[in-house]
Amino acid sequence: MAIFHDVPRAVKERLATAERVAVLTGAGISAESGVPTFRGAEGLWKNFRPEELATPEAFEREPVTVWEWYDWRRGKVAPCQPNAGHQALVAMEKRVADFTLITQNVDGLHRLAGSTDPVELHGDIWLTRCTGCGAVAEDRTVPLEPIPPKCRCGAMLRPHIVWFGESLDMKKLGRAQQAAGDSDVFLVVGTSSVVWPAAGLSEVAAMSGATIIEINVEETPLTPMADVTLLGPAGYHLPRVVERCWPS
Ligand code: BV8
Ligand code: ZN
Repeated sequence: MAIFHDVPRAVKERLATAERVAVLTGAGISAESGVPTFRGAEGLWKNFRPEELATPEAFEREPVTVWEWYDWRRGKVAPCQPNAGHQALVAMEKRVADFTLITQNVDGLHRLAGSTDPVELHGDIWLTRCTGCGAVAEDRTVPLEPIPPKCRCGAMLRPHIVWFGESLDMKKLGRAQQAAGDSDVFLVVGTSSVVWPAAGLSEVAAMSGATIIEINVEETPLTPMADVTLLGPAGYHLPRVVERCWPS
């Protein structure tokens, strides 16, 4: 565990020469774009906690409240643009032979920034899935009208998002675990590392000898295990890491 406030030589040495790099991002990378994080003060909505609303039970019990929460978040995300942190990862992807971006975020900002084929472990806030026929469709209307939205088949739509207590898409999780296990460097950006199984990816990477580099504004349960923790905003550190490793 080593905490820094600026890019140390070790990061340049390990990252600039790495063949295989995997990156895991969380809500923190989108914070500077104005997207509320889960466990920050903004994470609250009408005094509900995400863990109370992002569950199949809550949706079963009160689909309108759950949809109102997602409608509020979609409204928050709609005007947000990728920030320097998202863009730095697009630049890094171009410079690394084998690069995999894994995200817990559902805001779509990595794709909007130009990251090719990010592994969106927890789904996408702009996709709906029919509770009847299973059809998945993109719907960017803000605000949603009506709530709850209905499928052509008449059944109610749900967000195409992985809720607490729901299993992740095994293909996506497998791809993420493979990338973490194969990586020379595993970069963990803007996540509290408390949500599983995503939080377990760092262990997969560490067990196979990857160098773990964390970027966060505060220490997390990952910090003791990380080789380097860069304390500070992702939008500040990521462009500097890219500049340091691949000087333009
Ligand atoms: C499952 C979609 C089993 C919703 C989300 C062990 C093994 C397996 C499961 C569990 C387990 N232990 C507990 C569980 C249950 C649960 C879980 O992990 N609970 C937690 C709360 C303890 N896991 C699950 O239920 C998972 N399902 O495993 O099911 C199963 C298996 C088979 C069959 C059936 C069932 C499903 C988890 C997915 C839940 N869905 N999202 C939605 O988005 O609406 S998770 C949700 O939390 C978001 O996706 C979010 O991305 C994610 C993680 O949060 P973070 O991204 O880390 O965000 P957070 O706000 O917490 O932190 C922000 C960080 O950024 C902070 O550290 C902050 O300091 C930092 N930061 C802030 N600003 C900046 C910054 N950093 C840098 N720069 C900045 N500017
Ligand atoms: Zn349908």
